[in-house]
Amino acid sequence: MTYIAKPKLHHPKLPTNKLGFTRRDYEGAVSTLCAGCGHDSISAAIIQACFELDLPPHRIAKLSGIGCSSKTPTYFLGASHGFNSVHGRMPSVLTGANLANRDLIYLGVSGDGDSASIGLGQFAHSIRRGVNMVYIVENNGVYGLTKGQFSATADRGSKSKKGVTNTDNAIDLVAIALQLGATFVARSFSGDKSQLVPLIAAAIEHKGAAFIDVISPCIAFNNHSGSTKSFDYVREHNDAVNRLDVITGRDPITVDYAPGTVQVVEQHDGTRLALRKIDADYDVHDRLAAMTFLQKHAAKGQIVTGLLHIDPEANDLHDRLDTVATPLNRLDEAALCPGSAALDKINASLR
Ligand SMILES: Cc1ncc(C[n+]2csc(CCOP(=O)(O)OP(=O)(O)O)c2C)c(N)n1
Ligand code: SF4
Ligand SMILES: [Mg+2]
Repeated sequence: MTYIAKPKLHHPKLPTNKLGFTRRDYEGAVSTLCAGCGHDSISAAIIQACFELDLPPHRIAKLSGIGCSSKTPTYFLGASHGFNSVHGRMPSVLTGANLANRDLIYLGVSGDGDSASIGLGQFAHSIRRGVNMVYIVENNGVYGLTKGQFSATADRGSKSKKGVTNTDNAIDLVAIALQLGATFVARSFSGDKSQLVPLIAAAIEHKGAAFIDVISPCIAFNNHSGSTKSFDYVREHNDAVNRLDVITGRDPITVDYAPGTVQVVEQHDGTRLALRKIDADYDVHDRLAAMTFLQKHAAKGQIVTGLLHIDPEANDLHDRLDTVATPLNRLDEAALCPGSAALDKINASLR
C-alpha cells in the first residue's frame, strides 16, 4: 500500500492528445490497493483508453458499488463525475443517472461479489434494459475487501488460500450478459493491457449495454495454485478468439494484415473495429454460437477472451422508451409543465 501524494508538476514534454491533455490528466488519486492487485492494471487501462479517445473528462460519469474493485474509480479520471453507491446497487443508480442525462458517458465499475451475489438482480436488469453504459466487472473470484471469501464466480473445485474446496457451481457473468441481450460482450485479463485497452475504448464507443468481464487476480487472497483466477492459471489457460483495433473517424484502415484474417465491424456512429481473428471460425455477430463456444471451452478449463459478441445496430433504453433527448436539468418550465390543456388531453386519453 502506498499513500505518497502524486507530484502535481509533470514533465512539459509529456505526450498530449487532441484536447491537449496528458495521460496524467486522466489519472486519479494514488491507489491504496495492495501492490500488484489486478484492479490497478484495469484503472491504468481505463486511463489509457480515455486518453486515446480524446475524451473530455467532464463528459464521463463513473459509478461503482462496494469492494476493492468499486474503490478504483477514485484512482482514475479524477476530473470526472463519480458516485460510489451501495454494495450491488451501482446498476440502478447508473440507470437513473443515464435516464436523467444521456449526454454523459457512463462507466459502471463493479466486482464479482458486487455483481454476481448481492447485485445479481441489478446487473441482470440493467443489461436486459439496454442501458447505454460500459459495465466492467473486476473479477477475482473472491470478496477481496472482506478478506477472501469465495465469490459466486469462483469455479467449482477451485481452492481457497487455506485449501478449502469450493463446492458451488460458478456464475459466468459473460454467459448471463449474452443471454440477456447485451450488445457488446467481452472478456479480458488485467495482465493483458494490449487486449484490454482497445476493448474498453470500443465499449465506450458502443451505444447500448456493453459488458466486460476482466479477470483480475487478487494477490492477497486468490493467487495461489488451486485458484483458477491466479495470474499463472489465467496466463496458461487464456484462449483469445480475436484482437481488436479501434479506428475512430473515417480514416482508411491502413493496418497491414494477412488477407482473410481481419473482420471490420462498423458501428452506427462511424467507429470501426478491426478484428484480427485468431480463431478463424469465430463470428462475433452470432450470439448463440458465442454461448455454446464459451460453455465448451469452460468445460475444458479454458478462459475465452476477446470481443465475444457485438451487435453494431444496437439501440438503448432511451430509444426504447422514446425519452426526450435533452438532459432533464436543461428542460425549462414550459417543457416540464405543458399546462392544464395538455393534462386534460392526457386524462381524457386514459378514460
Ligand atoms: C449490504 C452490504 N453487505 C455486505 C457488505 C460487505 N462487503 C463489502 S465489500 C464485499 C464484497 C466485495 O467483493 P467484490 O465485489 O468481489 O470486490 P473485491 O473486493 O473482490 O474487488 C462485501 C460482502 C457491505 N459493504 N454491504
Ligand atoms: S485484497 Fe485483493 S482485491 Fe483487494 S486490493 Fe488487495 S489484492 Fe486487490
Ligand atoms: Mg472480487
